[in-house]
Amino acid sequence: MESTGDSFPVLDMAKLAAGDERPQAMALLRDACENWGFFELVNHGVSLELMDEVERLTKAHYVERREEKFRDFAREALATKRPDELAEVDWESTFFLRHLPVSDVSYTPGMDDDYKAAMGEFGKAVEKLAETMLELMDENLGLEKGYLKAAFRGSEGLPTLGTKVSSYPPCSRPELVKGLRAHTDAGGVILLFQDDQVSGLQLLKDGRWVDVPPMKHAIVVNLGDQLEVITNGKYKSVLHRVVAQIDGNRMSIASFYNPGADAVIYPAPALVKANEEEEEEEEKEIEMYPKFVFEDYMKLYIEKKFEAKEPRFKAMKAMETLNAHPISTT
Ligand SMILES: O=C(O)CCC(=O)C(=O)O
Ligand SMILES: [Fe+2]
Repeated sequence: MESTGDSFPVLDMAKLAAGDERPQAMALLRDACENWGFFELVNHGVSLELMDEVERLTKAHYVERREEKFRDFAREALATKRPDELAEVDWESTFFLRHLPVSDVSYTPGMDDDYKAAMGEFGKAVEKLAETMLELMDENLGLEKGYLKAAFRGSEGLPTLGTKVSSYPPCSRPELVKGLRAHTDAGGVILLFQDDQVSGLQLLKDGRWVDVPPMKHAIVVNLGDQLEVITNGKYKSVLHRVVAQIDGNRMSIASFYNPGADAVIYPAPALVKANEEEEEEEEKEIEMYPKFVFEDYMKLYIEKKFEAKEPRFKAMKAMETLNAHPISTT
């Protein structure tokens, strides 16, 4: 499908839920998934009061617990690193929380009880929203309802859900260092609550970096490598980066709804079949995505996050062949 426009896709969840405008909203979602890999949600059902609370507590946490350490790191980096070394640095202050399969929020050091409670609640809200998005994608892809959610379940019957809490403090040399270097996300659905004042997030579209516009109380969604594999390339994970800013401290709270560690990931057979039918007339060049265990992909991703995804898919494909024909050791 042709892209319906050049403006960043903004979707109204109320319209996706029901009513006369639902078909158009679903078409917009389909276009966003196929041609952008990114979109912004309004009326998403996450409590706006909770978002305000999370923002207030996150900004306070940076000032109280992280700012000094970041300033030391920043001073040292600018004073001692060569430009080629700075190109390998991310100008961000970050910590991680896990929500699923087991939450570690209450054990995370350096968080007050009210911050822990707010982040625990936020984790539940984004879990629900991610699952709603997966169901809407099932529908758009012609998969049975619940297919994608089930594909993300590991043996414990759960996905992995974690939140990366980040601040991108002001940077005096944004021409030398990125807030976060370009990458695609490894996992499934990523829900991002970003600062509504300070911009910086960009995605690569048709060879050009496009801003993801800050919008108060909106949630940005992007698709990771696993959805690209499961949809057999119908949806694509898209390169994105954060540009460091001279002024302002950008907050970003990114929740990663990913497969369970031992979930087996592979293209949905219904979508492989659809592709084969479509391409029958053409030269037989069907993109063959691999089948693998999610944690094996993550091991590779941790080493190669800032490299292209295609060699990662190729490496998993090679591993699949190796597993199918194990070398005899007896
Ligand atoms: O902070 C952001 O806006 C994006 C973060 C991100 O892309 C990531 O952590 O993978
Ligand atoms: Fe990312």
